[in-house]
Amino acid sequence: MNTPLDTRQPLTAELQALDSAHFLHPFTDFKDLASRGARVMTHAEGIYVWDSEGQKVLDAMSGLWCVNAGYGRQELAQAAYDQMMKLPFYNSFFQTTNEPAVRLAAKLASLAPQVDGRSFQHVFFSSSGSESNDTNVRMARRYWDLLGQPERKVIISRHNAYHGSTMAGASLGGMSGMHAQGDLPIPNITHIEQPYWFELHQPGESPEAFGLRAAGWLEQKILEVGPGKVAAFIAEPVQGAGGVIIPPSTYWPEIQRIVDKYGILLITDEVICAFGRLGHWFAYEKFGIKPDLVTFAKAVTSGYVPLGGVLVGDRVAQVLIEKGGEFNHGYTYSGHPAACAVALANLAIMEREDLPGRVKNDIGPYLARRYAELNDHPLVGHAETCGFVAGLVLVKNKATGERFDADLGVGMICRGHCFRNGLIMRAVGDRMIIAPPLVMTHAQIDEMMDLIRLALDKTWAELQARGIV
Ligand code: PXG
Repeated sequence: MNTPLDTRQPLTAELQALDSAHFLHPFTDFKDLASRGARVMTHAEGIYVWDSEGQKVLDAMSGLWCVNAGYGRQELAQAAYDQMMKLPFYNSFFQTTNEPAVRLAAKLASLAPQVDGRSFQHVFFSSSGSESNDTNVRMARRYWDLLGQPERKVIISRHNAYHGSTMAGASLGGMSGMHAQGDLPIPNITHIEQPYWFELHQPGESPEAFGLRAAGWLEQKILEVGPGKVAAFIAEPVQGAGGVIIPPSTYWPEIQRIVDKYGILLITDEVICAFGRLGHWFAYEKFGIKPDLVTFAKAVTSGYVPLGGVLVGDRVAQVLIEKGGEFNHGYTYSGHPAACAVALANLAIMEREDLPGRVKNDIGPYLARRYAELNDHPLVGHAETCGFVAGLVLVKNKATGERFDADLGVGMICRGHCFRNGLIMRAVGDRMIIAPPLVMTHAQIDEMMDLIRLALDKTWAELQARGIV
């Protein structure tokens, strides 16, 4: 409401009022947001976004882990316009197809690297990561049905994983707050602990030893459920929404050994990790693993329009195609022509500018070097990067690694300082995380690092003033 003291721009005031009156935001305390008013984002260019009050903000989260190619790409707008004028929509249900969807499926098949002769020749399209993971559940169970093992239904996932917000996505995810609302998880989904060394290692246990122990939890769970009942294991190569949890180097090879031993399907959810984020087109290549199904979304279009899907490896595709008959599953927007056209234009930019190579050989190592400097800050327990994602844990006592009381909301305090100083950095509990656009220059990385250090200093000063540290 506009009061005499209200200094907001008229557009901000109007949109905030309408927003509170009508728009229920995702993962939001509606009443709390209405009392503050949402920040209205108006435009963006490169790595910056602007709000309706005219503040410029460095977007170190790429929107929501999506805008890998950066904002303001005319080619993407043009691709959408051209395709919308030509064929804005047609379905792909009733024995029809369209050129952008066909070309995108073929392009993704060519970008996905082969491992040990296993390739990804097929793609199933959706509009989001959540839907894609629903598709994974349907496909994995159908695969085992077709092989005459219908009792293999259980999908093993991990605590603190994020796999989306549909009933299956939220069930696969390991977020207790989500499970607590809506009677989740759905049947036949179970979870093991995450490979978070900083939180779960035993005294003196090296990351490598911990990685093996953490992978061992999968084998324990398979034996507990019964190997003949397990359909698949699903995991993010690096957990994103869970706080950028980077597994020790020993983790993934041991996971691969275990899934091979029991013959269960491996699903890598690469909604965040694919399309250059970790310095490769797909993250399974980085970790040398051989998934059967790969979830993608977000950066396939750099977030300009919604699109997601599943890369279906030969093992599953052959069974579905040869033995399956009709697969009773699909979405209105599976293979949406305009979304696929934007994805093709986006992948062309990524190829031309070699964004995966840039992350691997240039800006990734530079970020790693600069980010490691934060380890000298009194608030930082452990700062680490992987490709172009990074996380740090805020600690009360650097020497002992003692954590802050969760009720204190120290991450949100730090996030507030970031926001006020023109930086978008996310807080997940007491972890501060970033996933910047892959087009950043070294100078922009320096600018971001200055803003991060400023926010840490201000957080430290506030905690000191309150007598907390
Ligand atoms: N899998 C992974 C690994 C994700 O990160 C999804 C699936 C679901 O995608 P859709 O398109 O249905 O949202 C995601 C999404 C956060 C945050 O707080 C992360 C996501 C979504 C919303 C918030 O970091 N990731």
